[in-house]
Amino acid sequence: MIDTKPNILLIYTGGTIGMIKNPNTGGLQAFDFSNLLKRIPELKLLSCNISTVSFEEPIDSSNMNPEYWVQMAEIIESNYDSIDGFVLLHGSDTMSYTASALSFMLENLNKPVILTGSQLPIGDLRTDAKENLITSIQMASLRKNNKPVIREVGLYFEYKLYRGNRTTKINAEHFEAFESFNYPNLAESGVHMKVNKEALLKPNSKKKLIVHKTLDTNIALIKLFPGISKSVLECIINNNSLKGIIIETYGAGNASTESWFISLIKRAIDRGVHVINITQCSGGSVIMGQYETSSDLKRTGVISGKDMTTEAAVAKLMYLLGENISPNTFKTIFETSLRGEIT
Ligand code: ASN
Repeated sequence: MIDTKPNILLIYTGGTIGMIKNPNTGGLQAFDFSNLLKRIPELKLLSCNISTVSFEEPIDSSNMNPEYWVQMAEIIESNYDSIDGFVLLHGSDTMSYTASALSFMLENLNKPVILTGSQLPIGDLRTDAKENLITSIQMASLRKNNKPVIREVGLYFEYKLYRGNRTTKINAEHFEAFESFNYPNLAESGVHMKVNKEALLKPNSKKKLIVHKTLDTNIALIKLFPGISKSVLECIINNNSLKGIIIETYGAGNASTESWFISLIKRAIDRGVHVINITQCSGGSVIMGQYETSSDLKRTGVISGKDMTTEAAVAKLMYLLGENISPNTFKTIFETSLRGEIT
């Protein structure tokens, strides 16, 4: 008999989901994968074939970096033909950054890549890990007409599947730790699993997967606040290795109109640094020119991050800098939605 069950690859990178308390320090630390699997015998009941791979040393996701992103992308690349869906177990702290990065790195992705984790370790009586893991696997297994339903990088947490590059971690305490302020949920799990078909990415299934592995980290992220120091900003912005800056501005992309600030930005742009405007607000969009306080930024050639999250902007900037895009087209490409990260 032919086995028609989907093949799911579970990739364990670390995070609270698999942690246990260090008896000496009392702090939670990553534990090995076999321990994690033993705690969920229910996995055997799912109608899919699950294979697993683990980071040699699972990490707390606060130690996440682009080298690990490449490692994850390579695992997906090397298993892409034989696997129908990928579930990545990841710490929640930087999960939105990883989801965003993978969305850009995996061009023409045509299968589900779902990140999940938990707020409490799997061994904890009140753990949220089981539901998150089991439903993520079910989401990654969803098929219609012999094709996967989800064909993008998603993030599943506490009954909701989000587009990964639209998410932000909003709570360190609640089980509902993520939010997607500017884009609807892709699916919700209640008594029934409800998929929001209109919200899903519809990639061209004829195109082959291209995995981008060069990420340039010579970037800075600056959050404006009233009273931000000129000399501190000069130190950052005049740094010679800097190739891109994300400025988290106020409201719809507004910033101080003081001349020292605008000329500092202008000098950076003149020497080829890409400057991106992202709002500090959780929801809404940058609209440069709506207020006088963003008109100067627009005139100097600042790139609009529109309604992108900061996490998506960081990942997109590293990705596009790694692609050696010509300075003339960089702004246009950055302002274009590549993986559904902009409305
Ligand atoms: N510190 C943990 C991590 O990001 C938090 C978690 O997973 N809930 O790895």
